[in-house]
This record gives sequence, C-alpha cells and structure tokens, in this order.
Amino acid sequence: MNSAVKNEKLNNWIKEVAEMCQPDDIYLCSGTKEEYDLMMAKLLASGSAIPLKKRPNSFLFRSDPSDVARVEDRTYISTSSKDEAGPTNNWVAPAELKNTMKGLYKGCMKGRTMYVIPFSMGPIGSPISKIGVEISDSPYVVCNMHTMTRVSSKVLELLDAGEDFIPCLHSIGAPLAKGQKDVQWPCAPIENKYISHFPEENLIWSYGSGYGGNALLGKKCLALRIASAMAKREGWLAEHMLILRLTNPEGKQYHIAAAFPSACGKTNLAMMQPSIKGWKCECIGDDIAWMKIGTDGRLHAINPESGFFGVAPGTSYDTNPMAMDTIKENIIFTNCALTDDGDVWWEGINDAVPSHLIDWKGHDWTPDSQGDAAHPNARFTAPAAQCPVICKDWENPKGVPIDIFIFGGRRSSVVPLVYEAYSWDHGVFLGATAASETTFANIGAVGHLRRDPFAMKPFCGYNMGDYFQHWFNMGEKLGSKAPRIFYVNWFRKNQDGKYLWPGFSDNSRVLKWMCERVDNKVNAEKSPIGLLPKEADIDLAGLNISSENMKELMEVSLKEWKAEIPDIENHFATFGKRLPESLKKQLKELAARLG
Ligand code: SAT
Ligand code: MN
Repeated sequence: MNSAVKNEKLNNWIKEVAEMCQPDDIYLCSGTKEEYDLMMAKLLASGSAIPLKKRPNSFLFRSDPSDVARVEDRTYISTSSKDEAGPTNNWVAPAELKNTMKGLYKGCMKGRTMYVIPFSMGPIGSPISKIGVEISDSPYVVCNMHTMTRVSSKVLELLDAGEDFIPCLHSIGAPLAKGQKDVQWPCAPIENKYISHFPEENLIWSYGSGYGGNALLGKKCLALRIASAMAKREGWLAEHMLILRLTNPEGKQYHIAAAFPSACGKTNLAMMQPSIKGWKCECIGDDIAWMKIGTDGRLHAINPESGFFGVAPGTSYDTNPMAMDTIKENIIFTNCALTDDGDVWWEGINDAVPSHLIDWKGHDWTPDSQGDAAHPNARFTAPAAQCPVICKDWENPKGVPIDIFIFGGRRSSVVPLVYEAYSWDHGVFLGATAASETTFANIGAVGHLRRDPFAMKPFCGYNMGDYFQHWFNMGEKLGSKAPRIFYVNWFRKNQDGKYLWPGFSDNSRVLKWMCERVDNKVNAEKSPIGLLPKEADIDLAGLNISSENMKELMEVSLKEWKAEIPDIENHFATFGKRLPESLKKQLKELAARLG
C-alpha cells in the first residue's frame, strides 16, 4: 500500500478482504488528479478505455453485453427477518447470503489490484455527510467514484478523528490466472451477480457487475438503500430525487425536489432552462436528495453526490443543452457509439445520423444496421461542478429549504399533466401509488406499467410499508412548514401515440404554476384525484399548443381512474399489516370522490 491506514476498523477490514479475495496488490486511493490519470492510463493500456479526440480528457468504455444496467433481480436487502426487507425487496437471510458470497469472493481478485477508495457522500466534514470506503478490483470504478463522490485522503483523517464509515465491498468477479489475458470488460455471469445490502450493520457487498449502480457503491447502494434505512432510524429522508432552485422574475427563490424513476428525465429537469421569460433554474442535484429538518423547522436538502451519471440517448442541445455543455471534457462515456473522427454519438444527440459508426458492442454500424448504435442505457459520468447552471449553494452543507415535492412517472395515458395533493397525507398517497412504464435502466421487461412508490421501489432499504409511515411521521413533525406536494406526467400521449406536452424547457410552465400555488396567487379546481390548474393558470405564452391538446392533457376520466382502484388495492395488499392506516383512509376517500 502506498500509505498506511491508522483506523483500526478499516485496517482490519482491508486485511480480512485481502485474505478472502487474494489480490496481487493493494492500492490505497487518495483522490488526486494524478491518481485518476494513472488509472485511466492503466485502462488505456489494457484496451478498456478509448480516448476521444473530440473531447479533452474523455474516454469511451464498452461494457459486456450482459452487464448494461442495474440488476434488480439480483439485488438483495438482507435483514434478519424477511418481513423487515418487505415485499418490494429480494431477501436472503444474512448468514446464508454471506456464505454464498464468501464462496464467490474467495480468490476473486487474483491477478488484479485491490483498490481501497475512501469517499464522502456530501461535502467532506459536513455533519449531514456520510463516509464510505469502497474496496474494488476495478480501475474503471475508481475513476467513476472520483467523479461521482468525493474521494480523498482527508476522509481517512476524519476516520482517524473517530468518525465511522460504511464498508462497501465490490468485485467484478473475474480473477485472472497467471498469464491470462484480460478482456475489455471483465464481469461475472448474471447468475453469479449479487448486489447485497445488510442495513442492520450498514454493510454493502457487491459481486459480478462493473456497471453503474451495481458497482459505484456510493450511489444507489449507500446513498439510497443503506441511507434510507439510516434515515428511518434517525428521523430524516434519503430520496431518489433531483434538487433544483427556481427563481421568479422578482428574485424569489423556490427549491424543488422531484422523484421520478430511473431514465424518466430527472437529469433533464434538474438542468432545465425555463422557456418562460424572467424565470431562472439552477441545478443542485440530479438523482439523490438527503433531507433533514433544520433549526427553522423546514426540510433542508443536500445532494450527496458530486457528479452526474446521466442517460446519454436522447440528450441533445434541444432536450438538455446544459448537460451537453457539461460533458465537453473530463467525461467517462459508457456504451455510447464512436464516430469515425473520435467523438461519441447516441440516438437523439442531433438530427444528423452519421453514415458510419462503431456501435456500443464494438461493431461497424450504418443507418441500415439493425439495432441502436448506442445502448439505450448508455451513460455519461460528469463532474457536477462542470455544469454551467450548477447552483452556487450546491455544496452548502446546510442544504437548501424545500418548498415543493414532485412525484411522477411515465404514463402514456390516464394521468394528467399536473395536479396538487389536497394535503401532506394525500401527497404521501400520491407518492405511494406512483406508477411508471419501465425503462432500460434496469435489466428486465421494458415498457410495462409498475407501481414505483416514490420512485424508490428498487432503492428502499427496508420494508416499504414502514417507509410510507415514516413519510407520514415526517409530515407530522414538519406541520405547516411541510413542502407542498404535486404529481406530474410529462409523458401523456394522444391516440396516435404522439406526446401531448412538449416537455423539457416548457416544463417550467408547470413549475411556475406550482410556485404560484405555494404563494397563494392562484386558485385550483377540485377534482376527485386532486387539485387541478384552472385553464388560464398554466402560462402558455409563446407555446404553440392547441386547446384540444391541453384538454386531453388535463383530462381526468372517471372511468379510467375507477379502473386504477383495484390495482392500487392489490398494490397496497402486498404490504399486509405494515400498510399505514392513513393510506387506507386516503384510498377510501379517493374511491368516494370518484363516486
Ligand atoms: O445505474 S444507476 O443505478 O446508477 C442509474 C439508475 O438506474 O438511475
Ligand atoms: Mn436514479
């Protein structure tokens, strides 16, 4: 190791893991630029990284075709009883799961270097932050962790000063025999992949995948699954939410936290540039929010990450110009296509489809080829500080006070563009019943409707019935200082399958209405599902949208909504005794309003 670790718990853990995984070498990471360059040089030499002529200090990676997204089927919440993990999680008893995984970990780092990566989620030293140490045998993970988290030797100093850390063990599960040549993206077959969490002891064990949330353990594993369980115990919130600051023409600021499932446009909304005059939007985070009640009694949010792991396909100067300007240099691209002049390309990046590309699998591609050139879950890893509209308070350890919560998902029908909850409890009901058509962000069936409560179905580290109750409890603590809650659907389609709402920068029109509701500037119309905007109250100035389209967008069909009730009942039934009474009450009230 290039430097000694003084912390006893860390030292013992490193020894224990090294004995089990048997790496050739151990390397303690310090988080410097030199270290990043060194790792990249290794990845270039091994042929894993492809330098991009068109983007300084940027590299393209191609994953194994079996390792392209999170694997929810192979993700476990291992609590002592199955009931604690609840119906939304896969469960295996801790002793059994550890036993299985120890068998896989044995000798799994042979022929490789074991990297010890000390990192902070949230600004280093902030009382709201948490420390993790990831052990990984992937230099690609080291580079990504540098961007997505704060990797630093200062974190070790905090450990020396007595702070605790969350151990995050990761192996790609591909030992090398002596003389064996490495492949471009080593990983284990799907049946050997395990993404395991032991929330009762704040521990993460991941095996077999090198991709995104499966491998960058600070993200979904620590900042959501483990943190949500900690937040429940400690009385705060760890949520799958973007955070943005909206400023109105008079200079008043509003802070919005919004939960949408993976690949439903959180990054686009977080960096959105309003199409309405005089309004300004700044980005604080695009994926995760940690929120605590401050001394002022309000809920304050921080973004625990320091980078964006954004979906590339569909990102363009039309849809998200700020992301395009963020990813000009110092970027890791994964599973994008490569142009002949050394740039990345993906479906939707611009109108011009090149006549020749190398696709994400490394094969020649022309517009006549079958299949996409970039994988639909291709990603960019980008430093948040490079975003032109990053908010000056994005690293403020005090966080920003949240005014508005938004829930939503992808629904081609039924759900209107926007509505407001009648109360906090009704808002919790909206979060708990949120549904979305599934995307490529998880390996599994795409496009089918699933209930994804609070966009946390894949990320809640304990029984989701208890999670709902935790939200009710937080509302009680917040009282009149609780944020207002809204539900949106940018994705409603007409009968021809065309989107009814332009989305992107025009979503500012919907956010403006929310701010005006918060300020009691506009009344809303009561409907069975919640409070709807009055026709004239969504600012459509400069937007070419027909009033028929607006009507269709805002339509609440009693018949369609009545048909949702049995589905919600089934969804709720899965939580059994853990389903809060308040949710049953909300469902009854909805049914009564629908008549
Ligand atoms: O792969 S990640 O889990 O980090 C991305 C996502 O699904 O949101
Ligand atoms: Mn996400």
